[in-house]
Amino acid sequence: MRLLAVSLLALSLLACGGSGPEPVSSREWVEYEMEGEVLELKDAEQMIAIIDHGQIGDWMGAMTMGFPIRDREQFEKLSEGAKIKAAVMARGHAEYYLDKIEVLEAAEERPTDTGESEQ
Ligand SMILES: [Cu+2]
Repeated sequence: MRLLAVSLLALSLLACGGSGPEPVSSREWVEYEMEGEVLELKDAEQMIAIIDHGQIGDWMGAMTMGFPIRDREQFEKLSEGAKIKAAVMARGHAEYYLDKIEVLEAAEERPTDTGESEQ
């Protein structure tokens, strides 16, 4: 599933659209606060959460995209449908991941959920 993860990231990058070369200062890691809803979780080669997020500081407007998560303990706080608050650690627009995840509202029970995962 590596290909899927890679193309997903590529899509996010396209969607987020960097304009022109980034200044040297954007090579530093910057922390932004983010709130959003977890739509989908992927746990194959890389842990990724697809999140419908609100405005993220001056880094990015509201949209739906995939965020990698580096820490398994952080990833396991997430569930599909949950509303969360997290820190986006970003270095420019090309490198980013989620950290400091807090669940604001747990996922609602879904009667159609069979509990099966197709991963
Ligand atoms: Cu985005």
